[in-house]
Amino acid sequence: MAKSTTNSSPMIQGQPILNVALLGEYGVGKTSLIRRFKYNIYNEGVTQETVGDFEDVICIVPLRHNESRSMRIRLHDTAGMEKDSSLTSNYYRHKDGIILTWDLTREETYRRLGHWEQAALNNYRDHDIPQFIVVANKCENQEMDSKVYQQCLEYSQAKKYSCFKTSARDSINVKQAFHELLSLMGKVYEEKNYSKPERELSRSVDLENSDLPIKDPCCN
Ligand SMILES: Nc1nc2c(ncn2[C@@H]2O[C@H](COP(=O)(O)OP(=O)(O)O)[C@@H](O)[C@H]2O)c(=O)[nH]1
Ligand SMILES: [Mg+2]
Repeated sequence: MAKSTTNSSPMIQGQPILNVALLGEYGVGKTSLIRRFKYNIYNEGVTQETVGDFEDVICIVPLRHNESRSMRIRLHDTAGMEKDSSLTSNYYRHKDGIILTWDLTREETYRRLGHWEQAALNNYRDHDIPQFIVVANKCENQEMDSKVYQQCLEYSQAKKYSCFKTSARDSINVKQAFHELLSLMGKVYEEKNYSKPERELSRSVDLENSDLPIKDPCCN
């Protein structure tokens, strides 16, 4: 569901930056999904993060006409602040994409998804709403409840959000979920920047010959 705005995207060293926030109950696997995507690693147990933490990943983002562009994707993590509802509006604001995350083995985490969606939406006007996707994590677990997942699919369809069953532990569908979000954000990026002078747009990276500072295997 692409939504356009008239503002252009912020840049770092000439490279566009897109901000993504993960939202959902404590323990659903947000930090694990980020680590799987960025480093292709998984650690059992809750990992401590610092407030204001983010991870940058340089990704090739698909655009129109089979074009693509290298962009810095900044993944914002809650640092456990969702546990005592102490996330500030700063965490929600100025995001291009939001991953609504729940744990397939804990129904109550699905029931809280609407709360997280609304908490994010409260920070946006109609024309600048970020792209949302839904991620149902821990899908390798046999105890998952498929009835609740069915409800999640219906909720996602009604909202026109893409929905993915993932496992950060077993590396199932994590790349696919992130790539779908990149693709949605790429479309909006183009809409925002379409009216820019040709010269500026043509600074897009020559993928064959690019010399990127960070190269993530997930994104190639
Ligand atoms: N079985 C299983 N456990 C997971 C998965 N992803 C994360 N976990 C575990 O769930 C717990 C919470 O993960 P964490 O990433 O810290 O959740 P967060 O609070 O949402 O950031 C930890 O014990 C993780 O090892 C998964 O895909 N499958
Ligand atoms: Mg965490």
